Amino acid sequence: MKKINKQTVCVVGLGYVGLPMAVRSIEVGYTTYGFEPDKRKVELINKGKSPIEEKYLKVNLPKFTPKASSDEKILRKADIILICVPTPVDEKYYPVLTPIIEATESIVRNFKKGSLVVLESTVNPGVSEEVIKPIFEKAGYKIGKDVFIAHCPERVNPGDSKWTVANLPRIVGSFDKKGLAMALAYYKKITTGEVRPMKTIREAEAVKITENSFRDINIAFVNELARSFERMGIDVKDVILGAATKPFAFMPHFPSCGVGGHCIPVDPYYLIERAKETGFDHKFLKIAREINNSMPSYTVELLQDALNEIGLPMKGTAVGVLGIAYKADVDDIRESPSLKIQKIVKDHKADLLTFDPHIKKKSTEKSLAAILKKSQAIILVTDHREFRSIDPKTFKRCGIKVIIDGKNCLDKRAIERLGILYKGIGR
Ligand code: SAJ
Repeated sequence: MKKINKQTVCVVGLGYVGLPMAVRSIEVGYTTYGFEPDKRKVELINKGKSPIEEKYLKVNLPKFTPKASSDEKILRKADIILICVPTPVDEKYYPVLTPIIEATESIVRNFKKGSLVVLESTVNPGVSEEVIKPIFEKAGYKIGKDVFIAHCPERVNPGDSKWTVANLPRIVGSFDKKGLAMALAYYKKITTGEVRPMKTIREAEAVKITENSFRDINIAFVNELARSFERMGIDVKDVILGAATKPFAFMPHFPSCGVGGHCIPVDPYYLIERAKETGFDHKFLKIAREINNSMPSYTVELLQDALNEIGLPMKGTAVGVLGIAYKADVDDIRESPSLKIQKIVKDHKADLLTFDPHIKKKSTEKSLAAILKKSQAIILVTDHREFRSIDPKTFKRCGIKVIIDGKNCLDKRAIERLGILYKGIGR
């Protein structure tokens, strides 16, 4: 393997995962390229501009700008190749591996013998063996000799400025010792955090799925608690904060109007589908998915009940949905609960208004003031800081009659004191 300052990295896919990795690779001394089919993104990146709203990129991309190209020949220079392409699920929640297959095929067409290929995309156990390995073998490459394959699951946490690619602990697995050693050497340059070698590539593939399924079931647990405690007049947020004072064996999660993003609502299906092939049924993971998938309609039911209480029908009522993004202070709408809630509100023939300060192009209203002025009822779906800081008196002044707080982030007592009907998720 060449000395680091002679090594070249090429990242396939310059999105939420790939772009920070390309930037960080340059920062630590690698000559770094990016293969990105989206020409608009390529143009922006080559000017040091980020196509994604992300603090780490805003600060570092202008300083450490990878050479991006839509021409796959750029891969020919690489000694280390990262596959950072999306791994969505289809409408039946089956994992869609096409982007990984196409990325691997482009790498094989432009492969330099002896190079390391690291899959960072989230996959279920077995994908490196059953999808990536055969593509290389079919082209006549021997794993562990002509090509070294490893898996290092991405851990990018959008909007998080504390944990970034520069300090996040990582785990790495490979088919062979040399591949593992090469991958460990690269990731130990990339992050100041721990880099843990896994037993084989399958354990490495199982880690990410485990992490994100863990989060999904914990969110489902508190979502179920919220629906139960609501009937008992118990404020579930207060209960969780109380339980969180226990310094061990409790990890707080919070109920909300739904679970969005490209990781949490998607990854458990990878494991559910993979296990099906071995005849195992992940009942618990499926129930957790059902509970979390039910939260958008539950949130609209809360609105319906509240409007009934003040004699307003859904039909024809101006309902303002605050937030389109899947979580606070990001501009990502993948699997966003807001999209499901908007559809249900529209299906009930209410007058749907939307506003998201991070996604103005998809908002029906131009500003927060505009949506508040026009709405009779509000559903807060994304706890952007712009919404968390709204003075309850503003709602009153705008004549808002009902507030459904899908993120339990508003001041319930202050809103109720102003005579506005407030319903949270479990409070
Ligand atoms: N959510 C809840 N209740 C919670 C936490 C989240 O309803 O207690 C909802 C959010 O509103 C959002 C969805 O779940 O709609 C996902 O939220 P998230 O905070 O998990 O955000 P993500 O999708 O960006 O998840 C990433 C993941 N990181 C990686 O996959 C590398 C996840 O593993 C991290 O745990 C998560 O960030 C994090 O901790 O912030």
